[in-house]
Amino acid sequence: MGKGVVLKSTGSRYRVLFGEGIILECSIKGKLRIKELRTTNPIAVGDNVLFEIDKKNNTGIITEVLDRRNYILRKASNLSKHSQIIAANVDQVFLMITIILPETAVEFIDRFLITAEAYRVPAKIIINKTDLYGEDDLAKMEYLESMYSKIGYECIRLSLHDMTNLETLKLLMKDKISLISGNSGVGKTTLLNSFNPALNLKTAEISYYHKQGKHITTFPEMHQMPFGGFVIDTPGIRGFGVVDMERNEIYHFFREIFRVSKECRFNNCLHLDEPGCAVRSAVEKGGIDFLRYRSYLNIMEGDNRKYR
Ligand SMILES: Nc1nc2c(ncn2[C@@H]2O[C@H](COP(=O)(O)OP(=O)(O)OP(=O)(O)O)[C@@H](O)[C@H]2O)c(=O)[nH]1
Ligand SMILES: [Mg+2]
Ligand SMILES: [Zn+2]
Repeated sequence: MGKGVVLKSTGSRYRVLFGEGIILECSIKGKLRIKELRTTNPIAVGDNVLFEIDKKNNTGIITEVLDRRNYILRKASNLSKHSQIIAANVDQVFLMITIILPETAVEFIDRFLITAEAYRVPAKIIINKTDLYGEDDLAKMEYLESMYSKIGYECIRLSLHDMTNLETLKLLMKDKISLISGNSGVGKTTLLNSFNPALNLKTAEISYYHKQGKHITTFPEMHQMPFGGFVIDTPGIRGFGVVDMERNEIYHFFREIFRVSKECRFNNCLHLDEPGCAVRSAVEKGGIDFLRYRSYLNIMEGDNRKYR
């Protein structure tokens, strides 16, 4: 019997790390049952598991998934019934965005951030590919940076082309379990390769990425970092359906909206068009950014469009 952590899960096979860097391919015990949650994957990257070794073929059999400290769930859309656990037991999540090639939509960012809020996992924003930005792109970047840092989300500028700020990121990720999410083509896997060239992970060819990514990474995978800690690379996501949120609690996860909501006339105010709504008046006065409020309205409408 051993104890390890799941580095990769591809449906029925699991790669488990244990001891001093030993990696074991595992399957799952037939009658293993996981309580809770209707998810498409019972065991996720980051799960701590108990296993037995099958001496015949040097593989492992997972017999138990230990309690999760937390997890990040996502649905493909608001309509889909099943959700997927992207990863479990993470210390922090980083959303990697780009202003161009591809352009990350503000609403996509907000859907991600409120999900992180709902699961109480600290989130930060990485703005990658700064080497490609022209004047307008830089202005847009500064706008978003100021909008999000005001709310309390640290933004880190990055260029993996110039290798600027890589050290800053290393310090933030050192000795922690970090998950990186973002649209396809923003450079998540390239970051992992920059941290550890020996990983030699597959990324899109330069000539390959146009407006959108090509979904090069297909399964989440956790990698041990030479500077200490683990980083989880994930497949690029299109839409981000928010999971398990009641309509009347969505605003709780927009930090600045929640703060202001305490001054609304009615304590069941949904900040749509109620009289005496402090949120709407803050939007009009500029205290709450209109872009954030627009994301809120779209999510409240249950808008199922895909956001890239
Ligand atoms: N100019 C420039 N290109 C970059 C930068 N970072 C990544 N790229 C390029 O962007 C492309 C996509 O990078 P990937 O690392 O494959 O993107 P990804 O986020 O892992 O994409 P998926 O696996 O499809 O989700 C590659 O051609 C990278 O070389 C950067 O800072 N500047
Ligand atoms: Mg990738
Ligand atoms: Zn209100």
